[in-house]
Amino acid sequence: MEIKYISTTCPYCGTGCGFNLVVRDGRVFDVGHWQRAPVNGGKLCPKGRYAHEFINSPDRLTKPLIKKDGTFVEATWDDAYGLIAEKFGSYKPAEMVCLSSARTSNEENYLMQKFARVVLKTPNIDHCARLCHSSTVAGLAAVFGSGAMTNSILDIADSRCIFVLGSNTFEQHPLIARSIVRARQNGAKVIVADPRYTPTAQQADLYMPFVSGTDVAVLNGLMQEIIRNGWEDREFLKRRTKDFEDLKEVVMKEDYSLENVAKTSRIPAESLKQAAEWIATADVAALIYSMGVTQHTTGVDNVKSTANLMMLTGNVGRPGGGVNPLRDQNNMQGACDMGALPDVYSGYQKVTDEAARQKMIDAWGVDDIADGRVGYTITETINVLAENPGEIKAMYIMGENPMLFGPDLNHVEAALGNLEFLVVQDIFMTETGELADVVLPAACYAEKDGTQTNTERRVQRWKKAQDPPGEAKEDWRIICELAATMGYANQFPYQSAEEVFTEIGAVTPSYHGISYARLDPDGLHWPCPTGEHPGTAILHRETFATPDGLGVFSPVEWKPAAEVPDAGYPFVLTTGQVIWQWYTGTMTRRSWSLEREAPIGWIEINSEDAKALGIKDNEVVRASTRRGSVDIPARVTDEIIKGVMFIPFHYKEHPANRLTHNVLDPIAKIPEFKACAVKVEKIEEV
Ligand SMILES: Nc1nc2c(c(=O)[nH]1)N[C@H]1C(S)=C(S)[C@@H](COP(=O)(O)OP(=O)(O)OC[C@H]3O[C@@H](n4cnc5c(=O)[nH]c(N)nc54)[C@H](O)[C@@H]3O)O[C@H]1N2
Ligand SMILES: Nc1nc2c(c(=O)[nH]1)N[C@H]1C(S)=C(S)[C@@H](COP(=O)(O)OP(=O)(O)OC[C@H]3O[C@@H](n4cnc5c(=O)[nH]c(N)nc54)[C@H](O)[C@@H]3O)O[C@H]1N2
Ligand code: SF4
Ligand SMILES: [Mo]
Repeated sequence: MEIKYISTTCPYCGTGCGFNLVVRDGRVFDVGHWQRAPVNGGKLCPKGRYAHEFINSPDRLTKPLIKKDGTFVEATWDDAYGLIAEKFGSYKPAEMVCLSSARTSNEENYLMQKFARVVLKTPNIDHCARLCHSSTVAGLAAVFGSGAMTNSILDIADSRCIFVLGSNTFEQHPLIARSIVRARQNGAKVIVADPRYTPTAQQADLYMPFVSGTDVAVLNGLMQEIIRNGWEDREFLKRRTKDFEDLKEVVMKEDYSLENVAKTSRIPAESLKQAAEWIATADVAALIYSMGVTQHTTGVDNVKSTANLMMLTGNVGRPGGGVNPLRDQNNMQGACDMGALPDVYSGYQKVTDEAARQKMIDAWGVDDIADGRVGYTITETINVLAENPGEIKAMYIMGENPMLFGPDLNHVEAALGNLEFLVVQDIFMTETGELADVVLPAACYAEKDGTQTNTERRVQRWKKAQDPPGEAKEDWRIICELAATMGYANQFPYQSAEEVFTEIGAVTPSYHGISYARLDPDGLHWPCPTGEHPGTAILHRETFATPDGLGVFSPVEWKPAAEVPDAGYPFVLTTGQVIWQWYTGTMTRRSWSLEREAPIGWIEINSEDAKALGIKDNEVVRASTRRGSVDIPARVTDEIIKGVMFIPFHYKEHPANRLTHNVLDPIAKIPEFKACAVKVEKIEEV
């Protein structure tokens, strides 16, 4: 019996922890601690610890499936490729949409966008970062000129004050929370603002519960208090920023006095005052945010406000400071870096820039690629499918499950039902796969080589530990074989993931200096422009990435959520996730150690609200919005602010997204997952 330890990177969240896959006789059977791992030093959260459990699940897809008369029939790869090539070949470019995947490697995302642009010649390529951090990319780019986390994970430990806004770090990014714990042990003050008293809030020196959807009011209020007290960093403002007067004009309005903000947000004025003082007067302060900030119709505004606050206090470009959006899925940063987005090629080179387009045409060795138009986002695609049937006819979805993740699932279901042809490539059969015409079986992270880029822009390796089950293949190989079937063998000639990475380095300025040889054992932070460059852990040290190098204050006024409570729907519903489960549950619900901890969904209801409604703990209640209803057990608790309710969205038995609202931020097109109006009723016994 031979036991091998293969060091690789966790397939769940964007923290990018390393661990060893333990392999016996060619099969993975455990996860072992890898002490040398750069981000986590061997420590793991439960998802990483049990990341082997779903790999050899009997439910893995092992053969291509083609739907015939409504039922799936096993097929050969050649038949599946033949059918897809014939169908894709029959549509116009604008009639097709590709969805890439933050669960797959950089190489696979790069190839998916290349496939869309070179083979299908469609500009319609996107992935689930749209639902997650598209507002970060747009908001931070407006202020700093670049849309990524400014500092590194380990660096957070050096902060003297940490403001956590709309991030449940201890459950969603547990090994980043470790840096918060370290900072606090060193005397840093921790402030948490969140409608729920989460495990993260429980660690705070100052916890500020508040009403979902009032973030801009809170941030403007903090800035007003700072300016009133003269706590702004004048030297930084003068040397590194512009348009401070514009900011002042907005945040100094009476609407944002502590008293008025306290009314809007329900945070007591004394708490706001204390928070403003700690943030502004600490030697160095860091702001951490996540979905509580981004998933709103005002997502871009929220993000700009966080950046305004940290520039005002001179906390950008310094160790222990910065604006730190915590990236989500293991490779969401990488999927964006690789250009799996409708407006940019890899390295954020704009499709509308003719020189960039010509560069890609030359690099890819073709006469033409998708035109220089910005394609549809995933949220726009769903709306176009529903509202203008026939405009989009076919979709190719790799590693995404819109039938659970999309806002207002009745709408999503109707939209996908209007497709003529759908291909889904996944490791398991999913709710979206059930709707497909062809399902392709993919290899999972443990079965392939590749790279992924974590939230702090660190590029790290995946290493193959076992063969895929049955006839499943690596996503990169499937894309290459399909491209070859469609006549593009010369553009997709790769024999290994490393060969793809070499091309990525050649066409992507921020990845120019990165190669597989340089990635062991610590990875490298982009931008890394040359083969000798050590990588860049902290951004904006001397100048911002804007054309003149100055940070641009971008003041915003507070606007309420698109749907606010009224007599019919009197509560705010917010949604999110829990430590034991991962998103649409395809992997964690097949992981017995995780599933047994949180096997069913629930709705959190404040105990005063529950009393008024006559609802008891554990009772199954009916939650309804203008979109739909879900019957779900109540969790009566004081750990959520009165007037707000919360549902974790992992459970297909109680799909939160039957309730959520399909309204989008006008710039980033992110849906408002974090606030809509809901009513909750007792279910009368029949
Ligand atoms: N265990 C586990 N970990 C995960 C994931 C998972 O599915 N499971 N998913 C990963 C991914 S893809 C992502 S995007 C991240 C998500 O990570 P987080 O963003 O940290 O998680 P969420 O639960 O979506 O929301 C964060 C917090 O926002 C609060 N909130 C709700 N409404 C508002 C509001 O209006 N304003 C503010 N400021 N806060 C509000 C919620 O109460 C919640 O505590 O986690 C990653 N990590
Ligand atoms: N109500 C509500 N809805 C939300 C959110 C919320 O907070 N509230 N959050 C949103 C956010 S932040 C996100 S990121 C999305 C997440 O939504 P999704 O990206 O759809 O979530 P996952 O469950 O991670 O689905 C990814 C799919 O990839 C498959 N997969 C895993 N590894 C591989 C691989 O190597 N190859 C292939 N081909 N497939 C693979 C999995 O089996 C799974 O079916 O949900 C969004 N939806
Ligand atoms: S914190 Fe994230 S990357 Fe680290 S072990 Fe947990 S899920 Fe994996
Ligand atoms: Mo996400």
